[in-house]
Amino acid sequence: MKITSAKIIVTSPGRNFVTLKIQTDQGVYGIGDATLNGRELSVVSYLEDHVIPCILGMDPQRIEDIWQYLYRGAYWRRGPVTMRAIAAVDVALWDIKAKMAGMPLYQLLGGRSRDRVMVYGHANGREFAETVDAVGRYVDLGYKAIRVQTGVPGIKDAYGVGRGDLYYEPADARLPSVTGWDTRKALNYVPKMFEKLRETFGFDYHLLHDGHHRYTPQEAANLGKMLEPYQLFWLEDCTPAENQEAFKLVRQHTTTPLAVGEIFNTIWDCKDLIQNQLIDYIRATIVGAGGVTHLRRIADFASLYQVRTGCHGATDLSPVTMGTALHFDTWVPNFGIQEYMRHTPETDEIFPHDYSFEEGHLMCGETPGHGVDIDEKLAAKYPYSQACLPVARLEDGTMWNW
Ligand code: CS2
Ligand code: MG
Repeated sequence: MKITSAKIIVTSPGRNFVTLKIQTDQGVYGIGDATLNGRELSVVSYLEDHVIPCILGMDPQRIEDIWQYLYRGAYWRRGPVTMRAIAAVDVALWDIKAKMAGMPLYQLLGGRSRDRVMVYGHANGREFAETVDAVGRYVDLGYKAIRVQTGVPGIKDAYGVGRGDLYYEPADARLPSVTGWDTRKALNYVPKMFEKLRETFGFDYHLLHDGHHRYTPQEAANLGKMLEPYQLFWLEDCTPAENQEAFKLVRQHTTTPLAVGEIFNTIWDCKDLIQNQLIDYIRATIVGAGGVTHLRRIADFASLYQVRTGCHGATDLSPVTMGTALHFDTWVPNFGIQEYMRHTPETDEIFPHDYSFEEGHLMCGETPGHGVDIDEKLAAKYPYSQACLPVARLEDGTMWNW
């Protein structure tokens, strides 16, 4: 069996997606996601210039060997661009293998470990009242787990506050827009928000919060401690993960569960945090961390330390990643939760898929493969439109982590 062509499809139904479609000499094709928010064309170029010429003519059944070829075979390893390109190939090849086997992907991975996959939605508002209303809407939709971000008085465009109801997309400008940050104000406001939410909705729902890399280790420890009475499912990215030693300090001071990893690309980024038991959930995802082949290794390693999965699932990950992640989540023994930001109806139309939502859970379908396709004609109607993620500055103008 041979790979006969590999085509890149870029489409922008409100936000950009990069999709790889691999064709074989047996008429079976597979689809992979290669989207990197705000840097889409860098991955396109890596695929076009370096990856596709190498894989043409290879046997698509040799998923592991092709993964090793693209990873080990490249002297310049790792990083978000390279690993997304590898993920796109890997997912397309798993799609092909599962289609050839006539099985939904989770069956090839080892079969079902659960009936359905608990997901969390994103509720946000500009201040308390609006945020409480937003959480109420998710409760009404049947969600069991809700991530809550709130605007903070005095902070310009705080992270996570959307413009519409269910859809949140921060990449919105040709050049990065400038948002604000003030740790003091956030530390005063965020715990009060969770107090209000527990008063209003009780403790039957899982609540989550994303620090989005903003706090120093000491501030993160303080936030975790202040949030303890509200029993969060997790506090995510409480401090930047470049210096992983920092998590020791956070961990020593709080029992609030910690989640990290949406920007991690390989097991090497995850290893120390997992091995030293500094986190509870690993957020590495299919498209970010080298596809099914590599994410499976991360999850298995995490299982040794009772660390569970919590795959990133923002809208900059296309339905192809969501569909594949749901097969992964259906199989992975140490599953924790899956992030689920709904795609717009235009996006859902371009990527026909067989996963479905019910009572706060997603179910993958039974179609052979990962169950997500692309309507190329429709995709062509939405040409690429450059959009960047914002940057953040403190009140005095100092650059901060967005
Ligand atoms: C976020 C994302 O989903 C999350 O937890 O941190 O919204 C993140 O900001 C985007 O994926 C960036 O592209
Ligand atoms: Mg996050």
